[in-house]
Amino acid sequence: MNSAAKPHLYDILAKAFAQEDVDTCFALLGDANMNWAARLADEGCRMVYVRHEHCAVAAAMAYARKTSNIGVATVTCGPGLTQLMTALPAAVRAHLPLVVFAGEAPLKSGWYNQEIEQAPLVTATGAAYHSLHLPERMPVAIRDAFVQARRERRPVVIGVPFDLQARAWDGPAKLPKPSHELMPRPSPMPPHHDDVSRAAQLVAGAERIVMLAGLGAVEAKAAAACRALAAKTGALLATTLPARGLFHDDPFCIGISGSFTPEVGLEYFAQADLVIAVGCSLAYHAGGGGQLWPKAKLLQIDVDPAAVNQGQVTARHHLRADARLGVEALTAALPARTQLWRTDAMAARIRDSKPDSQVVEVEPGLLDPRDVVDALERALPRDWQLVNSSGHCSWFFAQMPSRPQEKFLSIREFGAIGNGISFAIGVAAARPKETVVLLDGDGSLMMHVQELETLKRHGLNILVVVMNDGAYGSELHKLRAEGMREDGSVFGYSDFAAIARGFGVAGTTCRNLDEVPKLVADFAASGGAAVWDFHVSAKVVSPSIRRAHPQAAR
Ligand SMILES: Cc1ncc(C[n+]2csc(CCOP(=O)(O)OP(=O)(O)O)c2C)c(N)n1
Ligand SMILES: [Mg+2]
Repeated sequence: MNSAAKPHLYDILAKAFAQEDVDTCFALLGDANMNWAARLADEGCRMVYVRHEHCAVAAAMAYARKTSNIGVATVTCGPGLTQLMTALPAAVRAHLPLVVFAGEAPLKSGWYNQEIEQAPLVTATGAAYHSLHLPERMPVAIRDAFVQARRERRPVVIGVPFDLQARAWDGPAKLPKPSHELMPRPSPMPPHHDDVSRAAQLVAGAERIVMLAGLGAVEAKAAAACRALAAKTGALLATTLPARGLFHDDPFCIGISGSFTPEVGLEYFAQADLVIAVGCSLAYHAGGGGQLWPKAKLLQIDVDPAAVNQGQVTARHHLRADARLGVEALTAALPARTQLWRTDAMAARIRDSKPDSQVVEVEPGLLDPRDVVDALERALPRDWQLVNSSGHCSWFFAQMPSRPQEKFLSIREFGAIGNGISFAIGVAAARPKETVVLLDGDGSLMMHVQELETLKRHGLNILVVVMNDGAYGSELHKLRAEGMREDGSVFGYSDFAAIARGFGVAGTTCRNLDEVPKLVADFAASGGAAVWDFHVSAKVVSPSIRRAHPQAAR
C-alpha cells in the first residue's frame, strides 16, 4: 500500500479484528475475504490456511474451547459460506464463541454467480449473522460482534460485500474501544443461604451420593471443592464427557456419566440415592436419557438451573450459585458423617475393573480396539494433548483414566463425524509447544483427510491415531443388531499409512502393540505429523451399542 494513499476499508476491518486480540485465524481464501485476510496477516495474526471451510470453523471451535477465548475463522462468500452448515450448528450446540468473517457478494453487480442469501442459512444454524453495508459503522459493528460472541457464547458471522471492502476509508483513524475493555467482569455468584440449608438437608438425608461435574465446574475451578464435599459425604465422583478427567486421579472417581460410563460406574450409579450435578446442564446424554440413576434424587448446583433440558425434566432440587462457591457453602453447612458409602474395597474395585469386561475373540491379524487403547494409555506421555473424535471408536478412546481434563478434548454436541482432524489443528494452534494426538475413526478421518496436507504445510506437531475397522462402525453394529444388510457401512481397510505418505506425512500400519512404546519414542524425537493406522476387529461392540441394542450382544 502506498503510505500516502487512503487506507482501504479492508485495512480498517483487519485492524478492527487485530485490536480484538485475534492472534490466530483459520482461513480459506476467496474473492470476498482474501484482501482482508492478507491485511490481518500483516497485522501479525497467525493464519492457519486449511483446505475446506468446514475445517476452518471446526478448528476455531477447538481453539476457543482450549483458550477460553474467541475463535476466529474466515471464508469467502457464497460457496465458502455454504460449506459451514455443519460446523456452525456444532459450535452453537457446544456454546463456543466464534467470530467468522465471511464476505458477501458485491453490491454493485446486478448479477453475481456466488450470490446467495447468507443470513437465513446462518441463522438457521443458530448462529448470528450481521450484514455490514454502512462503512462508517463497520468498526463498531465488528467490536459488537465480539461482544455478542462472548456474551451469548455462540458463533457470530459477519458479511461484508467485497466491493465495499475495496473502497477507500474516509472515517476516523482511531478505532472504537475493543470488546475486552467493555466487557463486565462480575464476581462469581454466591448462593443464597436458604438454598444452602435446603440442599444441606437433602444431602444429609442421602446415603449413596454421586457428584457429577460438568464444564461449568471446570470453568469455575470447582474440582477441589467437589473432591472435598465428596470426601465429607462419602460420595463417589463422576463427570460429563466434556469434563472427563477432572477427577482422573481420585480413587473414588467412577468415570464418565452417560453413554460412556464404564461397567463399575453403571453399577454404582444404579445404587445412588442422590446425584449432585455441579456446573452441569444435565443434557440428555449425561444421564443416559434418565436410565443411569433410576433411584436417585437430583440436586443441581449451577448459575442457571433449568427445569427441563433437551426434552427431559432435570433436577427437582436447585442451588443457584457459581459451582465452586455453591459446593463450598454446601460443604460448610454439612455436619461430619460417621457412615460413608465409599470404602477402600470400592476404591480397589474402581482401580482394578476394566471399563468393559466382555470377552471377544478377534480375527487373526486384527486387533481388539480395547487393547489398542490400553497400549496407547500406557505409552503416550501424560502431558500430550489428546483429542477424541466421534463414532463407535470414541467410546474406547474415552476410557484412558490417567488423562486429566485439560489434556483431553471432546466436542460432540451435534454428533457429527469428520471433525477430529480440525479439532486437532485447533488444539495445536492453541498449544503450539505441545504434542497433540488425534484419536479418530477411519470414516471420520476420511471425511476431511485433505487436512493432512495442512498438518504437513504448517509443520503441526500432530499424531493421528486411526482406529480402522474398515467401516462406519456405529452404523455397522446397529444394522447388524437389527438384522439389516450392511451395505453402505462396510468399506474395507483403507491404507491410511500410504494416504499419509501421499501428503508427505509419515505413515505406519501398526500390527503389533508391543511396538507402540518404540513408535512413541521415535515420534517424540522426530515431532511433526504422523499417522498410525491400527486395523481393528469389527467384532468388538461398545457397551453403549450393546445396551441400546441388546439383541446385538454376543
Ligand atoms: C457428518 C456426519 N455424517 C454421518 C454421521 C453418521 N455416523 C455416525 S458415526 C459414523 C461412522 C463413523 O465411522 P468411523 O469414524 O470409522 O468410526 P467407527 O464408528 O467406525 O468407530 C457415521 C457415518 C454423522 N454422525 N455425522
Ligand atoms: Mg470405522
